Amino acid sequence: MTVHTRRRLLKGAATAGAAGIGLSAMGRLAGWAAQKPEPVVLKTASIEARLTEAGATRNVLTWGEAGMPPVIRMRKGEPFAARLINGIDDPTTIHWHGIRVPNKMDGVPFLVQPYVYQGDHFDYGFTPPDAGTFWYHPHCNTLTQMGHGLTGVVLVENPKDPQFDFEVVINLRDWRLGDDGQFIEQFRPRDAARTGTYGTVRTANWLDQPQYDAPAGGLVRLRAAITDVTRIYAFRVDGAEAAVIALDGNPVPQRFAPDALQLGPGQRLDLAIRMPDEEGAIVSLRDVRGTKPKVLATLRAVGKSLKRDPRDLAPLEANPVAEVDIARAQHIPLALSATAENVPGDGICGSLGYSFWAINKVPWPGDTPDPTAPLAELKLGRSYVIDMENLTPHAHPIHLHGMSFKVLSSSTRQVQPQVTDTYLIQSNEKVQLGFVADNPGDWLLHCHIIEHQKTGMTSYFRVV
Ligand SMILES: [Cu+2]
Repeated sequence: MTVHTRRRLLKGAATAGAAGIGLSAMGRLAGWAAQKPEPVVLKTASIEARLTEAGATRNVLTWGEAGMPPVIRMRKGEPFAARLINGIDDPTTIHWHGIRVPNKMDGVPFLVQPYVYQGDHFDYGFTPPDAGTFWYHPHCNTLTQMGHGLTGVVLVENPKDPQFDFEVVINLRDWRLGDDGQFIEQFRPRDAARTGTYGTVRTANWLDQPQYDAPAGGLVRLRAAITDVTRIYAFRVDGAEAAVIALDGNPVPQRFAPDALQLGPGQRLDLAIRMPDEEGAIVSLRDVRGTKPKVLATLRAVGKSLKRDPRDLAPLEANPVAEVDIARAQHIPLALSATAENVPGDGICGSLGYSFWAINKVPWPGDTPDPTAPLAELKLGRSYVIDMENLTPHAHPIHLHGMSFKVLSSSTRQVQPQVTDTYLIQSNEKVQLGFVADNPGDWLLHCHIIEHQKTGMTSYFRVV
């Protein structure tokens, strides 16, 4: 592959030289070469990994062979390519969570692409329009595949991003392991009908409380992705001044301190942290939700203070997301509820054999005439407002594929007009989410607590 690319580049350069093409045309040739980026190879593998003191855990799943899935770096507005090779005995795909890709690249089996079976491959290629923190994961047999490790972070860089002195990327997730360090059952129907089944071992970058050295007095960009299948976090930073600068890949309209900020599975947090001046000082990122608060990761100040001022940080550039026309928008009512129906349904992408949850009273796919009919058919280019209501006693991180939406209002609290792909709706909350249906295709809308997704809380929009 490398040789092929080099030859093509050399040929391009030779042609340019022979024809005496000027610099601007050379630039176009370079652009042409950039249209065919070398694919990142992502091969699924079953490995042994050390996640607990009990010793190596067997049948941990990853892409590559070297532990945690790689952090993938892309650049805003530049083509990206990846070849998924399936090395495990279970069909798989890759979904690029939060990245507004063409429908065929969205990774949802049956809806937009075929399964990738063992030994087969699938080529993904797209140009990310937005900068920010995103992530990738399979979209079939997800409870097992994600539960066993297949969740990785994507960073889409923007050359116009403000300059930080250091960057830390943190993949937050749990594992359901027994005392012997081996996997135990991922799915408990009793829990799936409530908050979901929690992991027993909590990690950051597959480690227990990792510590990273960062320049004293420096400005750190901490990018965290919640890739767990169940857990909702409440973030706090101790030991330093910290501000939320982006959520779910998009800049926040106004920066704020992460004071028990709740985010659910699928969501991402970008923090600007001003490290303490004293060498050796410790800054901790903590989860303060629930009865067992936990230090997730720490930063240690090293070296002589850089004496940076957080006020020097320029704002992040807004992503080019179309502005919803609220006055003309059509409203889509969307009620999240529990369901009494306890009949196995064959989901869009596999079923756990139970229905506990429903969208607009339909456990998905329930007893509709066409079990795979979309929740709504949207007109390309038109504005919509989802009027979403949570009638259940639990919180749900609701994720829309393919398009970003803006949080317009909530019945329970003041909200910023945040652009996002996932909204954590609390019990008894009503929220308005506005967006322009500007990406044609079939786009899933589902809860990202995977047991909820797989037991009824999944549907999709069709944009035509
Ligand atoms: Cu849910």
